[in-house]
Amino acid sequence: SIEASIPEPQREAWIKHQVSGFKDKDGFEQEVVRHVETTLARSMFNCDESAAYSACSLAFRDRLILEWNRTQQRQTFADSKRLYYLSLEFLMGRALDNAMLNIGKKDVAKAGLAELGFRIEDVIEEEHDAALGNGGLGRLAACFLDSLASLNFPAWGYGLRYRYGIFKQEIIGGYQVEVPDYWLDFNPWEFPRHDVTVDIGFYGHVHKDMDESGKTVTHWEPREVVKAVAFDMPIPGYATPSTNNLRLWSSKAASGEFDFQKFNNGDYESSVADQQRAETISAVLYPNDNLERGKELRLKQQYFWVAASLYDIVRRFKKSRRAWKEFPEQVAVQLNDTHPTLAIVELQRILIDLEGLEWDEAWNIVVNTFGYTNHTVLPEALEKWSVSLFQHLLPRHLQIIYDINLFFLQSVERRFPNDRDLLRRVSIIEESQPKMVRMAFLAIVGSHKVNGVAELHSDLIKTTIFKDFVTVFGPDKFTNVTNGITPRRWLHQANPRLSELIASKTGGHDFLTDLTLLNKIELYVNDKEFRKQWAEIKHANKVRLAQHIKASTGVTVNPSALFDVQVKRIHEYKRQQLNIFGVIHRYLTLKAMTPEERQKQLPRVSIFGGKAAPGYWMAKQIIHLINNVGSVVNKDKDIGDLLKVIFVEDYNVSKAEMIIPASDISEHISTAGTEASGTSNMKFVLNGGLIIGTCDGANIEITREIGENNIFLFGNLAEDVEDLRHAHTYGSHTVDPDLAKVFEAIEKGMFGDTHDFAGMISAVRDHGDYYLISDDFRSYIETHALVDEAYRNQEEWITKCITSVARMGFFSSDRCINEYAEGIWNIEPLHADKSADGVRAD
Ligand code: T68
Repeated sequence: SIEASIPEPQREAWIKHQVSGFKDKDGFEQEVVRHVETTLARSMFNCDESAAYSACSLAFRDRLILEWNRTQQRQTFADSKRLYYLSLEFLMGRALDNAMLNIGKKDVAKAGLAELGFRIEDVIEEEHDAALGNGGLGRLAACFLDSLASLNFPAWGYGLRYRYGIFKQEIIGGYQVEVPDYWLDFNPWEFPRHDVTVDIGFYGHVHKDMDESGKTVTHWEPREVVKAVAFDMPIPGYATPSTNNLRLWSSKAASGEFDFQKFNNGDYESSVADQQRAETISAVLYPNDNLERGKELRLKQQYFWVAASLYDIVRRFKKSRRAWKEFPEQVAVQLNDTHPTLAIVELQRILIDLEGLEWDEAWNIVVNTFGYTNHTVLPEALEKWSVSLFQHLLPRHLQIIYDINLFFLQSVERRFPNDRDLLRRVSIIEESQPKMVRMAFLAIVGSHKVNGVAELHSDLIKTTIFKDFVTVFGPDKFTNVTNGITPRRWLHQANPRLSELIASKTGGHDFLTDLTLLNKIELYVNDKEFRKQWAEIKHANKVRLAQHIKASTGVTVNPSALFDVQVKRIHEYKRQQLNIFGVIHRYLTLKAMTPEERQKQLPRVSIFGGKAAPGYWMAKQIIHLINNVGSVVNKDKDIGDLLKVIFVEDYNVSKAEMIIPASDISEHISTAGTEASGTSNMKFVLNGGLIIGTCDGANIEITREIGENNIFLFGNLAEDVEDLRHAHTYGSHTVDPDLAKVFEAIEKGMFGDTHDFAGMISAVRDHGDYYLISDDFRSYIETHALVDEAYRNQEEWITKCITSVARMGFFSSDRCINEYAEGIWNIEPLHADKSADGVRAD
């Protein structure tokens, strides 16, 4: 057993004094008070909510860290294969509520905090979101960590510890203003590991030497060295003691606090500058989603993080003293998009330059280790780096990339002789001016599996951007793993009352670990009492959101109105502009009615939220238009409660937890073929909201699961998009007449600033309408009319909602992780009770 590894004379003392963390309410209170008085050095006389949050978090952290230690010991002892999930983004949100629920001690904390004079909801609200991500990609990584731990898989996440997460959004005068998100002031959830550091090199020269045996060895001599310091965050599984690790790297100067030489020479400024330059690497998250801008610092971030992570992984493997060829039997590495693709090159470099393996043997290990997930087909989001930047920053890696490409193209040439065009198309190096390294191609060549994130998306990558690679490698290298979401955060935590109602009908909370059990609630679809409670919960969630809207914007919204929600990053392909044009159309229609006609209309609240990348001018104009429309409509006496337009400031994970359960209908309306999957679509349906959407991403699979009567689909299909775009450019393109009236109203100045909105209009009218706003407008408006009609029949509406929730089992990230584990990673769970040391949950 593990205990046997402690020498006999000391073993007794260690075991006797083992800590276990609090057990019950009294124990919890004791820990909270102890942390207030000693850790925080405060007293009961000046313990405010913020201190209560800190102490409560520390009490839970103590428990987590004990299980974290045991889990790591167990995994080391079992020596089984581990998964490493490499992601530049982990959009974790708050940790306390999640820790309380996963450990199963929220009731204890609630009662304990009440006795100490605090409401648990207020204490939870004190926490700052961990916002180390942009949107779907980063949140997916966070859901995956929750599932990996909950399913007891031995797995680590590796990322960057940004000092500034995604910016905070303020709306001033209708415009987005970005405010830095400094989130590390007090973060009880991270453990600095000042003893776990790695030196990372950049720039410099490569030279070849001869070793003793006469073999040529390549040396890279970096010119700059930066230190990576590990910070660990425990990731608790739900209803299991398994607690995994998320390791985030922070950069600092390799020479210590100051370069003493320079300092003593009086060159204080330059010694501080060196330090700051090093710290810059992990300073800030790039705030672009689905866009790559090719900045040197971004490539530095990528290499810094990848090199530190691989050093760590390789070090851990070497402790087991296995042969190198066993590496892929011990290690699976998943690349979350192309951002960590350099890991492929770095592992090859370690194996050939540092460990002395032959190229082919090394490459075989590399390919069997990596899997690559693609998240987009948008051309502007595909990563490319100029060869000259590579040459400058990572000269040895560029050589290896050239060699990888050479051997790859040679193998293609052997199988497809005389097809020079094919070679040009699949080359990792794009022969453009300047020459570019195509990271997605490198990721495909260096991985054993490539997956898309929803069925349509996985089909699209095989027929469009990666078509030639299907020819070269055959279709089996490409697969689909449809995204999923964790029901712990996105149902149990975000919507506790709905979770309890479901539990009361499905025989407890097992549905949280086997989401297919939701199907049991379909039996109650006609149960009067169940339906009544269902409706009450939705209403209460809407009241809560209405209160937030009132407090943050001053606008009163009627909780009985239909809540229509679109919350996600602002992007032309996601088409918030289609939504706001539709809202304007509704407004114009209402204005044109007689008061009697108006009386018969269904009240609606259009709720928007989301950040625009700071440099994305069009996205910022969309935000501006939404806010201007709101300020006109919301105070129009003719309209009253019939239409309100709200922009929720600073949309983030914790706002999502409040907004999603309050939605009646949500919008997932990307131009067909552009949204790889979408994951909030799943969250909304799981919380008893219906969706209006295009035939895109996971909407298609949601429809298949819940039935087409329970979803409002509209618009052109992905297969027709290319032809439509072609027709816009080469044929005649007329704007839909109702949309033309919307444009007219905007251009007349009905919503102020006509100049600002000219670009949005001309994109549709004069510049080819790339996102098919006009083509889909009629269908969109008509489908919204169907939504109104359906909502009037509340009985049928509730039936649709209950039926949909009952059929959402497929979209758990647990299902998704099991598919990766079986089809790509080849890893097995490691259960606490089956392990050598017999650790058990209490
Ligand atoms: C999203 N991608 C997809 N990217 O858009 C979405 N990109 O359809 C999908 O559901 C989700 O990934 C999960 O698979 C992103 O969120 C980014 O945020 C991003 C960030 C940096 C660079 C490029």
